[in-house]
Amino acid sequence: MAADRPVVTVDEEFSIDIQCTLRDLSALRMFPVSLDGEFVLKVVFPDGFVQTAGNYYPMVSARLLRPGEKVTYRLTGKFISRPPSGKFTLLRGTRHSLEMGRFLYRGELVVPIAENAARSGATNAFSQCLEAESMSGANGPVTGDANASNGQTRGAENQYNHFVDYLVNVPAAGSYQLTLRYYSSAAPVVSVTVNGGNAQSISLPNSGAWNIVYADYTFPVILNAGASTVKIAGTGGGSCRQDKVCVTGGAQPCSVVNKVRLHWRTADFSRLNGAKIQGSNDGASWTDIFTIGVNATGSWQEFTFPNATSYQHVRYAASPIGYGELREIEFYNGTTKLSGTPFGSDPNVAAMGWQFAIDGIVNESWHGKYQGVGAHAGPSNFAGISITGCATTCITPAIVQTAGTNVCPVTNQQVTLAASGYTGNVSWLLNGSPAGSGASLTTANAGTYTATSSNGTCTSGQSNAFVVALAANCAGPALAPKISSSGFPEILNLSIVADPANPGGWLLSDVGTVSLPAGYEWSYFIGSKWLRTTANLTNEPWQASVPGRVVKMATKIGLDTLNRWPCPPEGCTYYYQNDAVAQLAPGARGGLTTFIFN
Ligand SMILES: [Ca+2]
Ligand SMILES: [Ca+2]
Repeated sequence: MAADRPVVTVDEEFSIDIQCTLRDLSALRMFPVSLDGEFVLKVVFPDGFVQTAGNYYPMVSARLLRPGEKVTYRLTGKFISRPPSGKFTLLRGTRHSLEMGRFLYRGELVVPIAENAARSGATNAFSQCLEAESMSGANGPVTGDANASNGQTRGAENQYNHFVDYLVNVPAAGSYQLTLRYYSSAAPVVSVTVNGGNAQSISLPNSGAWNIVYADYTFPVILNAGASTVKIAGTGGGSCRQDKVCVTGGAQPCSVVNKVRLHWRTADFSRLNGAKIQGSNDGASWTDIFTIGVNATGSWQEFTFPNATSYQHVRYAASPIGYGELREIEFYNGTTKLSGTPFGSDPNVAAMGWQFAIDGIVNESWHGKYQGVGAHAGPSNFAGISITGCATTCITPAIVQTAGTNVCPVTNQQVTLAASGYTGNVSWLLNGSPAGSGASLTTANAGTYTATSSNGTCTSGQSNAFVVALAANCAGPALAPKISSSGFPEILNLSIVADPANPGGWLLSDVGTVSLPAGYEWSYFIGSKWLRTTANLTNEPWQASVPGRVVKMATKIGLDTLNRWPCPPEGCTYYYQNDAVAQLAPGARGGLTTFIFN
């Protein structure tokens, strides 16, 4: 390899010629056919180098027929950033290498990169590199490789299912570029998650070599300010031996809003007076930027105000007596109209949703609901945008009831809840367990509801907790528990009562009177659950009115299994202990009760 200049600077294009000559080895007569004049080449680029021209490409191949025959490849490119070293490594393999991923080192060329004085002060972008082998959260072996960054990688050749948790730390929230360096001998598929959320699946190109030849792949990640865990986990395809990641770039600040234009509807002009323009960076807490102090006019009005703080989300919030009532609103930085993902509040008058305030059409307007269930005046009527290119958080939804009063599961009496003000998709929880998805939820189940919203790049905080009450005249579960069989009630005597905290559910308790023998603990088998305790079973949840059974035994403390045969005639050594389960009453080593609901 030879470069066409002795030293280069960042952004300066240069060329490297790679000359290949078939040496005369005929006298040796010892090479197998696979090492004839056919070969493939791979040049490992230093960091920051991009190819711009030339007839070289990765895995370029040729066949030289006669000793002394030559072929030359030209690699033209430039450095877009200044790496620690300008070392190009030349590797040679056979066509077989493409399948095996194994190459031979054939030389290297170091191109010195001079400091570019004009640029050095200007390039101050964030950059952080982390070695895969240095991360504590990971699985798969650490593998030595002289060519790897820091001499080591993480992962194995024959198993794709490995992960590395990279602990990154960035100065500000925003979109960053993450470059993964890896080795693979087939195209890997990895999942990337940030702090356990915002999963993205990435099909990586095959680096083409399990050893020596790495590949770099760059993709965007949305990061919060401060520490985050970026998990890169193999999920399929070829195994991916991870070498390192570099996080570069910087958060794109959001444009500062200092002007709005709005068009009010044709009536109730005084309701504009007192409306606010607000900003938020977390989608949950809002800061007043400007309060409108005049009445509406029914035509376009423009408000300019001093504001130097950038926000990811900006919104119009109605005055205490307002219901939205905008035909249109636009947010500006100076003369530049800002674009973004719109959001707004619910509920609204049918066919007059908040979307009409940000649809660009003056004749279509927004009006919050003003009568019936869910009617609301004031700043709970809002509409705004999450500013494109910089917003990294989602709007946190608020739960509002839009139909019904309370619920009764037996009669299927329902309420409808709506998520007001959110971005992306809404997920609902009832008492902390998943209860559905979508902008609204119709339910007959009482309890405490919460909601979150998320899209591909963000997950919101949790909404307010909204309690749905059981109707006062709700008869409760029509079903009653019945003991269908039992034995030795002094051992196991089951009480089944409705669970007051979980309508439709039950609580199981044992009021048996037999004492626990020393050295033993109670083993309760409740459905498929094995519960060990020194006290009688108390208020064990049984979630639905489905038949079940409880078995109770006194088992030796720490007994690992009951799944063994009884003692054979030759004895019990290493086989089963006679006293693994205690005798609790004459002829009984346990109690069994079955129950139904009808
Ligand atoms: Ca490494
Ligand atoms: Ca409109």
